[in-house]
Formats: sequence, structure tokens, C-alpha cells
Amino acid sequence: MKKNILITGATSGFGQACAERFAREGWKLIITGRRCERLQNFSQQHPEVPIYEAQLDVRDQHQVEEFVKNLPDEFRNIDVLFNNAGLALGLEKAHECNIEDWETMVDTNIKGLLYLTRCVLPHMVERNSGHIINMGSIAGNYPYPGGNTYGATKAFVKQFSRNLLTDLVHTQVRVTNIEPGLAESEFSIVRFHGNVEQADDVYKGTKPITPADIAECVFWAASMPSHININTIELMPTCQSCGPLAIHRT
Ligand code: NDP
Ligand code: 8X3
Repeated sequence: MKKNILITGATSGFGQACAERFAREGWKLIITGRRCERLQNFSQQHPEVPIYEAQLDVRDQHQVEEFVKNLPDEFRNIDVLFNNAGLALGLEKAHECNIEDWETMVDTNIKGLLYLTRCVLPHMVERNSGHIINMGSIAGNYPYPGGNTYGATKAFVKQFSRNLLTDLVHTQVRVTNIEPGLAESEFSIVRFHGNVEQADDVYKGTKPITPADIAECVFWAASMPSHININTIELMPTCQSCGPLAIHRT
């Protein structure tokens, strides 16, 4: 029987690349995001793949609950939940940030991920099978100027993933946190509120991780034998490393 993956944020970047990767391996796909025309395009380009597409804003708890409750029978049993939808907004220092941007990051990266997990997890526990793959970031591990709330949301995702593992130790349900560094997608365009030039500068002179690289990691973690849980994958492009500790001298 074909396996089934639910991907949030499948309209772009990592989510879309994962949809491609899992489709190639013969999985069924549940693809979601707010830009439904992109989901429709994906389905039209993959007529041979069983795909259920749904417009979904992960920040809307009621919408998430109804979406999971009303999944068609063929897609009801979810083998992998890829909690990928997320964003960074702004790179200003904390005292200069826009509070609405902070709220949007918390609502999407934390609360959205919680809503999906809470709705899907009981079914996995009941079937004693399933895998939750969360999208963390190196920003949850290492601080950087302007990373303030974005990094904190990803630190939440990291610790939530670990805590899920402890709650699920008596089950066969697996949990993985993927923690990438510099990767090129629409991420920076979103971060800089549509300023493409500023976004392009982020990647100038680098060879960043690609969405296809991330899809490879996600597929690898999902393909491990069932007695193996990949807890964390932290990856950076070779051109990136951790910065030195800062000292301000007068
Ligand atoms: P993209 O901007 O290319 O993709 C983000 C995806 O998230 C889109 O499909 C978007 O869909 C979706 N999304 C955003 N807000 C919502 C929402 N409220 N409801 C539903 N879907 C939403 O960026 P990436 O692919 O790079 O990012 C994917 C994940 O990876 C994010 O969680 C990001 O934080 C994380 N990450 C990114 C890194 C990078 O350098 N690129 C590195 C480390 C982690 P739509 O707008 O259609 O709703
Ligand atoms: C995205 C990577 O370094 O821009 O999560 O925060 S970074």
C-alpha cells in the first residue's frame, strides 16, 4: 500500500521539493498552503500521483481541525506529518522590531505546528505508527543579531520535538527535527517583506543548501528502518560556520 505524507507549506521551497521527492518514491501526498493555485499547478504537473490538496492557513486552529477531520478516507492514515510551514519576518534588532511580525512568527512557527501535531498525533498513536518531521533551524541553536523571535520559535520547535519523543517512547511513532542553515528558497524574500534585492544579497558569493537537499534529508529520515529514530539533523552549507562570541569594547 502506498505511504502517505502530509506537508504543510508545500507551495514553495522545502515543502514543494519534498512533495516532488516523495512523489518520485511513489507516496501519496497531502499538500497544503495558502496559495492554492500553486497546489493546483503541482497536481496538474503530477497526474500520476495520488494527491489531496487543501488550502490551509496553519494559524487558524478551527481550519486545521476541520481539515484533518474531513480528510478523504484514502488519505486518512498519515504516515509522515511534515510540519514545514514557517517564516522569518525582519532582521532588525529586538528594540526596533515590528511586534506584528513577532506575532506572525509565533502564530505560524509555533502555534500552527502545535495545531497540526495535536490533530494528527492521536491517530498515529492509535495506529502505533507514524512519523512527525518538524522544521527547525540552526537559528534555534545559535543566536545571531536580528534572529531574536525567529530563532526563539525554532528553539521551541527543537525542545517540543524532544519532549514529543519522551511522550511517545512507549509507541512506534517517531519524531525528527531538521535544522538547516543558509538555504535558498523564498525564505529571504518573505523575511525582507518582498525586497528581492535584499534577499538576493543573502546568498551572494555562497553555495547555499537547496530545497532538494532538504528533501533528501527528510526522505532519508523517513526511510530509516522502523526501529531507528533520527532525532535531529543539523546541516549547514560548507561555506557557513558558527560565529565568534561578540565582545563590545569601549
Ligand atoms: P519558503 O518561503 O520558500 O516556504 C515557506 C512555506 O511556508 C510556503 O509554502 C508558505 O506557503 C508556507 N507558509 C507560511 N506561512 C503559512 C501559513 N500561515 N499557513 C500555511 N502555510 C504557510 O521558505 P522555506 O521553504 O525555506 O521554509 C520552510 C521552512 O524551513 C520554514 O519553517 C523555515 O523557517 C524553515 N527554514 C528555512 C531555512 C532557509 O534558510 N530557507 C533554514 C532553516 C529553516 P503559503 O505562503 O502558500 O501559505
Ligand atoms: C533559516 C536560517 O540562519 O537565516 O532558519 O536563520 S537563518
